[in-house]
Amino acid sequence: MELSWFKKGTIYQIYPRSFNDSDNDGIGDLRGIIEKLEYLKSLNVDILWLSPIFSSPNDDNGYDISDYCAIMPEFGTMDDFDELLEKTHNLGMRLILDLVANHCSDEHRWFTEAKKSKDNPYRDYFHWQQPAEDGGPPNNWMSFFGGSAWEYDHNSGEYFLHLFTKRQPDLNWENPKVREEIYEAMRFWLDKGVDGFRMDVIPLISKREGYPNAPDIGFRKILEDVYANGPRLHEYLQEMNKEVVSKYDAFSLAEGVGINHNNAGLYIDYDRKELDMLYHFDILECTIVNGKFEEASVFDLVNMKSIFKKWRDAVHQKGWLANAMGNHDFARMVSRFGNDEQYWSESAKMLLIMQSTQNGTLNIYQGDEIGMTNIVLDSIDDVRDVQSLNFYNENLKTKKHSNTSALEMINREGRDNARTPIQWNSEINGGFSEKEPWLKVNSNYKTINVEKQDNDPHSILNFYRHLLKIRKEHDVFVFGEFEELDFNNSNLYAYKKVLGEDEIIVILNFGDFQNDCKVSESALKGKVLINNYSDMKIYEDTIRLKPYQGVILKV
Ligand code: TEU
Repeated sequence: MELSWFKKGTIYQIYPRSFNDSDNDGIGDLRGIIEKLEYLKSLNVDILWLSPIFSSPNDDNGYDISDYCAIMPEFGTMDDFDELLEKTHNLGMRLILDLVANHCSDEHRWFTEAKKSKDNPYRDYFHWQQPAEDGGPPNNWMSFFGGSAWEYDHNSGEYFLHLFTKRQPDLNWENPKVREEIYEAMRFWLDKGVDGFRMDVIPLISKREGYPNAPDIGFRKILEDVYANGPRLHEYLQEMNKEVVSKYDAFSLAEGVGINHNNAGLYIDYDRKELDMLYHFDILECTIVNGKFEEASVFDLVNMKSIFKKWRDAVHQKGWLANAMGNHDFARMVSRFGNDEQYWSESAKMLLIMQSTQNGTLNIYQGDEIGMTNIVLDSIDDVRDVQSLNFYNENLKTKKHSNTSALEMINREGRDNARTPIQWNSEINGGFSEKEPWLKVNSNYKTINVEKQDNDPHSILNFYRHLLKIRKEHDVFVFGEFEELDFNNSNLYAYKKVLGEDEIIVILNFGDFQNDCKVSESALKGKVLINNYSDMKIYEDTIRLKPYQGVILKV
């Protein structure tokens, strides 16, 4: 168990809509992924995670599923999927799917049936409640995407619960039939040979009895205490593991929304047999001060180190984490944590050095391997993300910010930043599609693209390939005991990892200026395993790092 394939493996997340468009309709598809499998293999990644590919009206780009066992026609056919799975396996990689089980689409048959009448057999697949005395929603719960989490159904005079958009009704996991439906869908894919699931918002599936009002304790706390971590959650997760996942050579990766380092063990401690790993939001949200679209972001290196540390201390040896610095829900990694202008290449590489030497399974998001950056959308008409659009429309009513500032916030933190089409080459639409894509291609595609970097030995792309290869050869990157060096330094992140006889020292300069780091004699004599610059200056017992320089020394 300790050396399970999913621990050492690197996960690469594909957002299919934006990955590669094989039939030139402006939308990425499964055949587009098949065309790029050799490319993916060349990155030295091991596990492909596909964001949802199931039938969906795309109110939230596939995170609203209308049939759990069918492929979204825009993405292709079941034959395409079977071919993709087979070819992925033939190349020695694994494939996991995105299971969205907290809610489905309002176009799912379960919901269209449930809406027909109060005594419909599917009624109890969802959460229905009588209006409050004033006719308003039954409680004060808010949707993650703004507004009340309850929608009124005129036909029955009741409200139904939707923690996301009103087209994503929450499933009622109290109902054993719902659980069995989900398990059946999971078996369907596992029997085909998929290697596991990323589990969307899985901490939200058990709702609090009687739907009590949320106290006024701030969104983060409400999330933890009211929406997530519900009373029967762990019973469900154990059941899901016992009935389904444990019966296959497959793993589960939880989206750890609403999980903190204190309760994480309940989800991932080995002896609890619930989930195999989770990624939490503390790092992903560490530059976001007060929730998305609120205050300007602030990056504080010591704070980030403490987050890594507190999670390590809480989980180490007991359970397993996945570590992600970005995904389809956040702005681009290099734009948030690095410097996407003068030190674009250096900082993108340095961030990978950090990420690949943290504890846990390395989780990479598509496009980060070429240092894709945030996009500036000039008009609200170009915004596609439902969360950003809801924020904008809500702001039109409240007038809290000017329209220009609202658009600026969307450009800074909105999810479209990470969803722009992959920039394959310098041809039209970055080689993603011949037709205008569903979301604009970043205008920097002529300078940032795969083809260009493929041919450049010093590119971010070739650095990723090299580092991921080296990582496979050194277990200490993944399993080493972590020791902080100079913890309070607010520009340098330096640490040691030790596994048996193997030891590495990692030194990262987060400043856009040079920085000195004193190191031990043995480290100085060590071999430079990884360096994102072509040289490394040493003065006596000190390494002088250039802006965003990162090195790994093998002692
Ligand atoms: O995300 C859940 C989630 O918590 C996000 O809404 C997150 O809070 C937000 O994007 C960050 O500001 C998952 C999926 O990853 C996301 O794409 C879906 O929209 C959401 O669930 C609903 O399925």
